Amino acid sequence: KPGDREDVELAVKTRPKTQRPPMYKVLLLNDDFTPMEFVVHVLERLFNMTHAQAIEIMLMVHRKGVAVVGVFSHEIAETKVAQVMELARRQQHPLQCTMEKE
Ligand code: TYC
Repeated sequence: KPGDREDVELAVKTRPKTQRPPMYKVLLLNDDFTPMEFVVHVLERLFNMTHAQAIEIMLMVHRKGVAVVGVFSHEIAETKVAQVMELARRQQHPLQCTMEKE
């Protein structure tokens, strides 16, 4: 009968695997010099966070050393990292942003 263990096993073995693209976490790193307001500004501008969300994430980085600020496709993650690094460089802040595969 349908629903037998063998039917279920065959269905599981032969179902097409859905391919998902790998996703990448964008990480913000703490340092002792970048002003808190600058980090909040970056999170609002580049990661579409509300002011309250940006403060919350900035404080998490400040306390724990690192936090995930978003998860994106490889291309979008690379762009976000480059944008953070460019804003920080322009203001001569040592803020660091990296990405890693989820
Ligand atoms: N630790 C910094 C300070 O005390 C603030 C800070 C937060 C810096 C988050 C970087 O990713 C960061 N001014």
